[in-house]
Amino acid sequence: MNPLFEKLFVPHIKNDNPFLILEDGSELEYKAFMQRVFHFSYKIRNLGLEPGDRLAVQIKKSVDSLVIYAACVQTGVVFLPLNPDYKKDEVTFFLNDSCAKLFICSVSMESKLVEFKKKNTLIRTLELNGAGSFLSSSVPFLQDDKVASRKSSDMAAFLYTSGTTGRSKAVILTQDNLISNAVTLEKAWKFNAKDILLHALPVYHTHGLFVAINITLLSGSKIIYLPRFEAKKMLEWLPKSTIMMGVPTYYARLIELLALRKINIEKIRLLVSGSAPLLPETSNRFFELTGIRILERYGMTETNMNISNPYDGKRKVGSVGLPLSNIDVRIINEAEGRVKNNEVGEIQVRGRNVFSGYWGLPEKTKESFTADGFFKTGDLAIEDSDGYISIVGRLSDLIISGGFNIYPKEIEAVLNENEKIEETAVIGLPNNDLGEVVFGVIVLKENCEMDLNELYKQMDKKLARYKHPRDYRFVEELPRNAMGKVQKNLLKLKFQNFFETDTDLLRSNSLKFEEKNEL
Ligand code: MLC
Ligand code: AMP
Repeated sequence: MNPLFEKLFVPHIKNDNPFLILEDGSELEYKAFMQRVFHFSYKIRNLGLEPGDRLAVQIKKSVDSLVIYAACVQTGVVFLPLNPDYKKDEVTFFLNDSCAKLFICSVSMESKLVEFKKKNTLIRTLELNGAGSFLSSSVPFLQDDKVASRKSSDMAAFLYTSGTTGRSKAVILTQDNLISNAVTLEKAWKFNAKDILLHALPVYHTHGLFVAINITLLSGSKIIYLPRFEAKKMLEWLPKSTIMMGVPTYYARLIELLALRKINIEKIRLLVSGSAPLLPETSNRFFELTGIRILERYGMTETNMNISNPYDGKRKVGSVGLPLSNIDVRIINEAEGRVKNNEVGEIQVRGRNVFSGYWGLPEKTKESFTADGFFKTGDLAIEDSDGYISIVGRLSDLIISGGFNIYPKEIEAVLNENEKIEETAVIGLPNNDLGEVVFGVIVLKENCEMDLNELYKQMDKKLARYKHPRDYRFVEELPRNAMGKVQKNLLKLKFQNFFETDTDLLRSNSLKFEEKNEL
């Protein structure tokens, strides 16, 4: 018995329909995909991995990213995908913390892990063209179709998520967490074998991986599988698709092009947005240009998807919709308990979709749940008289930039390592393109001066690029309340217009960085 493998993969072992349509137009059949999965399972078992062991993988988005996921489910090994942008220090933490038995990565990352190699993790490399030590000297027809026996409560995947303390935590997702959510979403969004999903999301996060891929596998539909989001390319593929999923930045960028060029959208039946707030302006402008009302939904790594606007009923702009079936959602306010009618409270969630705990952190797990088993999301929301829920804020100072979560504490800790820095406050500022952009406010020690290039280099050594502040300002002191707590809300007000309309932000900043590097 292995419920996840049986639900998602077994039906495709002999399925000769296309599964993936690649950027160059070529197609990969389900059957051929499964043959490669069996080959990878053979390799994984040959390296001595057993059910319950962790396999971490940090490779560029490719067919093999999905093959490794499937092979992990087949062999009962816990799948742990990592953002390819993570730096050595970040990766080392994840490998140590998860006690990964095998790490599949690029040759370039392997070369940075010389000291780490002495530890208990096997390291194998895999490049986009299949080269590298994981598959080298392997005979492609050697396959292993044996399926490890797993219970639905067994661990299927770890996804790391950061937190208020800055320490990343592995979210343990069981087979049942993944199955139940895929079944719920397939029904809610009416996925079927005729669907063609346009997929440009990364496959190391819940959205691009479990939401998009699991529903496709369950319904036997097809995926146009692009390596990354590029608005122009999306416009070419959209007329061939029936569904697209994306973060709000995707829609904001598509609007700019759609305003200039009409495309044939006859086939499209569903556009889903999530992972960050979809601005009403974006939703309305998109509707004006296409006649399609984007369906907004709400989820989290710990809970998979919880709330969605209805497929058939009214999709309310500015709202994430109604609780999905078989998922308990409530809004709790400390003073009044459960609240409705537009009173603000924290969203709490209970159901088969909710994770089983943080790896190795029983205390943290305990404090994240209420006594009656609801997970405390930390998101603030209101519920209107029709039961529709709108997210209005967060309890933590989490920043969401282009759908990536960034916790200030982690960035501040790296900045504070600089001996010229007295203290720092990292905040998120509004931006039309990415929703929020990371910004650093710095107090220097007395008589110290700072060249920003020094900070760029310091960040670059330690943290993935998307976490870097895009700009900094030096101040004499940070505003504090009577308790001595830094008032980030005042800093946000002070700098609120800094990035507002800077749509070329990413590129201009990378240029700035390159120029500075050349100095
Ligand atoms: C890339 N960069 C970012 C960034 N993405 N910086 C800040 N925020 C981001 N989101 C950096 C790169 O490192 C690079 O730096 C520079 O910006 C340009 O890179 P790029 O690759 O050209 O960027 P681009 O392709 O434009 O990426 C933007 C994006 C991408 C929005 C298309 O970030 C993206 O696909 N985001 C999706 C994230 C996602 O899947 N989230 C789901 C989480 S699950 P430099 O300087 O080196 O050039 C979840 C639960 C749920 O939240 O409910 O779904
Ligand atoms: P992650 O930890 O990466 O899974 O991100 C989950 C967080 O993304 C949630 O706690 C919310 O803060 C945010 N989020 C997801 N979907 C939405 C949405 N539709 N609107 C607003 N915030 C969202």
